[in-house]
Amino acid sequence: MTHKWWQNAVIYQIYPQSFQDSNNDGIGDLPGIVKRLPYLQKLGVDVLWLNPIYQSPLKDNGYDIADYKKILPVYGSMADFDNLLKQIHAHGMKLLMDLVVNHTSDQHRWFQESKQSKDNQYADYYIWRDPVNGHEPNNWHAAFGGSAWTFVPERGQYYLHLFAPGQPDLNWENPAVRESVWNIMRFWLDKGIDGFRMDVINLISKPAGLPDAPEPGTYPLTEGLVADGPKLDDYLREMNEKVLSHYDVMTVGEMPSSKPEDAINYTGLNSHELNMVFQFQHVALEPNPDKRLGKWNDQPVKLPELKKALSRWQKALDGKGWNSLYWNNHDQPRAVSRFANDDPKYRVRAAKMLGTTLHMMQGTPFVFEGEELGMANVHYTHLDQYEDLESINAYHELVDEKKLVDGPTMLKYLANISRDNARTPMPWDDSQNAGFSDATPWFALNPTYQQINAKAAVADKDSVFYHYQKLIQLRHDSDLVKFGNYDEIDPDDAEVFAYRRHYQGDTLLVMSNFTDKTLTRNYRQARAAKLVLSNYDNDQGVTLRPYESKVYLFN
Ligand code: TEU
Ligand code: CA
Repeated sequence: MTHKWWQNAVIYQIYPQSFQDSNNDGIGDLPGIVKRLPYLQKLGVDVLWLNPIYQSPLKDNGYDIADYKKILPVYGSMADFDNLLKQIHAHGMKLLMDLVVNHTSDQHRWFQESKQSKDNQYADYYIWRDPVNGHEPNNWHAAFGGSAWTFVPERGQYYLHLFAPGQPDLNWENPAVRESVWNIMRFWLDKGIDGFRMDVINLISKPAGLPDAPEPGTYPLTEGLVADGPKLDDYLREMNEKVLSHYDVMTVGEMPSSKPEDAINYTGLNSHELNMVFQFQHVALEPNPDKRLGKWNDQPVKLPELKKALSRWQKALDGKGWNSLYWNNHDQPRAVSRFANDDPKYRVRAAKMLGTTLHMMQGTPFVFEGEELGMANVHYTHLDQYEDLESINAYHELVDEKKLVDGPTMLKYLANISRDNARTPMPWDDSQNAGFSDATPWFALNPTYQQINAKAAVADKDSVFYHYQKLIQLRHDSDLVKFGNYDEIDPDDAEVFAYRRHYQGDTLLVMSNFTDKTLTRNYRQARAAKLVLSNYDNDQGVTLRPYESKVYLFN
């Protein structure tokens, strides 16, 4: 496989609302990002991915776009964007934009016209259906609560929204919709951006006839029903042919519920579709046993299951497609709380251990803002502390309406898994408002900001920040890290995650203790080993101290 620039890259995800405020209105913005580019350069990342910054009523924090070619004024102007792009490039980095085209906002001009009548220019831009016996056209449940259908009296029809009612799904069957999307993509690519992260892109092709879900009331995006639909390959190939193939850019498709076989199909060399996908297997390991509760649960992840999920993707895509690697993003709780231990006694070591475990795999790693500080969950205890519509709607639907769970239990579930855990403002220092803003931030800071902040991390040579810096450097310097194949050790070991990578006669051994106990593991190697990286000072050979993680090279 010829090597591509994005196979050498580490991506840093910025949640613009919560990164850096520059004009003291309490909301992060584009000039704020410019201010922090030296910090990102020091970390060593190659590419920045921005969550949506377009015109939006922000019902779902920008994943509801009202105008794809305008910057939301609170984030800045188009001139601020152009300057940001220029500055990112001047700092030797690249920029990925979020492409959200499964749905628009209901405030988008297309939808405003579409809903007026059945015979306007945009009438077929969305998925409209007549009522069936006076009811919704099928039993699909929306991701953010309630039915996936909303009735519009002007048309006497329902429209489909897989997420919130303010996020109507586009009708990709309509060639004019596709042309409109290609046009938006070219607009940004012609400005010189370096690629796209594509929101729920495997949901754009709906199943023929929109059949009922087998289990009414459950989330509809289950395998085989809405995801990876019949025309998805056609649409992605058309996108590639008409747009992407004309630029040297990278693409990552967000694909909830896709399997490795699907991903090989989308990311394979000869498929001419996407470069990599975000798979969800390892972040969907602890669903509630009661399916009506979906992802809401507070059970810890079992290590053998986590290993199985990640190893499956490592093995399946090797030489056939390309993996993305991530623990965190704006939709997931903080990894150190979820997969390891955020007790102050262990947090720093545990965060480094997780970083090592993931970054030594094959694929393109993504770091979500604050992950490089080992940020933990916020541990909220009241519903009014939450901002995210998914969390708030789920509480009302599951506790108040359906009475499937009691309030205190649901609050535990939210504390464990809510997206808001990731969305607190970036803690830059220990001053009031953490250097994020002089004004009260739009969303409360994580109360730990006086200890866990970027300034403290940069001043401490043993910080998680410098560990991530080393991980990024190791990838840049090593073809073994980038391209080596993957060989899991002891899949059933419930305490240690260990694997080997092999490339041109060299071997890398990675071993991570996921417990707070001291363990012994002897993975015998014929040749002498060199310790490449560790999160403890002195190597004790076969002994693994709490959350210890080591990387050895054999060559
Ligand atoms: O997320 C899609 C998705 O399937 C989930 O991760 C979703 O966030 C939800 O938590 C399921 O329980 C993408 C975006 O990343 C997310 O922020 C948006 O809200 C969503 O699409 C709709 O655009
Ligand atoms: Ca601002």
